[in-house]
Amino acid sequence: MEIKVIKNILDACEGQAQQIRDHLKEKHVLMVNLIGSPGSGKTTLLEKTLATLKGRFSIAVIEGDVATDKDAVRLQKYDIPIALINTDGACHLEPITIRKALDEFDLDRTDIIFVENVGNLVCPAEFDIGENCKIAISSATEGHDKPEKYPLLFNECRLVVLNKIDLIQFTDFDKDYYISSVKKLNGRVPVLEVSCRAEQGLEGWIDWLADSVSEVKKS
Ligand SMILES: Nc1nc2c(ncn2[C@@H]2O[C@H](COP(=O)(O)OP(=O)(O)OP(=O)(O)O)[C@@H](O)[C@H]2O)c(=O)[nH]1
Ligand SMILES: [Mg+2]
Repeated sequence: MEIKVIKNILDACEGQAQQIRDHLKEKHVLMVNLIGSPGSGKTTLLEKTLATLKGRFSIAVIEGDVATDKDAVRLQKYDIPIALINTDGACHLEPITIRKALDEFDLDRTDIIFVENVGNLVCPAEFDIGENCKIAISSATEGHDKPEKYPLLFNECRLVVLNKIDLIQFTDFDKDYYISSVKKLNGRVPVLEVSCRAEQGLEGWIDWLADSVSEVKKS
């Protein structure tokens, strides 16, 4: 009985996610779902991205936060539309709230929507929110075993950003092991090595975004 209820919820979410995806396609908007552990650097990556891309693209952000507005406040200085979703304890975002957040934006004048999902490697990977793609944000301080331990995200994502490479020298992080684990799960996924702190490797991320926007505009 309980299993049936859970499946119904997931089915309902899938239907809503597909509606969102169709709507964004019609409007030629790229929506990327940033997923990673708490503290992996999702908001910092957004800060660096907004500083670089603001003016070049019209950007909006959906901030998923369990209880606070801290990340949304950090992004306020970029003067872009931000919708904050407080999940009140839930560990992931769902399409029903994403739909409400999208109502806050002028989609005819938006190129990219970044969704910062709740810091978690499990549930956000399971829930389709109607995004174009999921991006896995890892960091060198989390350990190189994370792809094997949390395979769904690394299996589903279109891009992996390995952040905090400036700290690798202080850890036992085995980069070759990490990359080969990712490739075993998802053979063709690119892995970008970056340091948001040292502003290293971010050009690859910016180029990837620009190419993705072009694809969405053509489709
Ligand atoms: N050394 C170093 N620190 C970083 C880097 N990127 C982010 N940080 C730091 O890591 C901490 C967490 O970064 P956030 O961007 O807040 O992480 P988050 O993934 O948004 O965290 P949640 O929203 O809580 O899930 C902050 O103190 C950042 O300054 C990096 O490349 N190198
Ligand atoms: Mg954050």
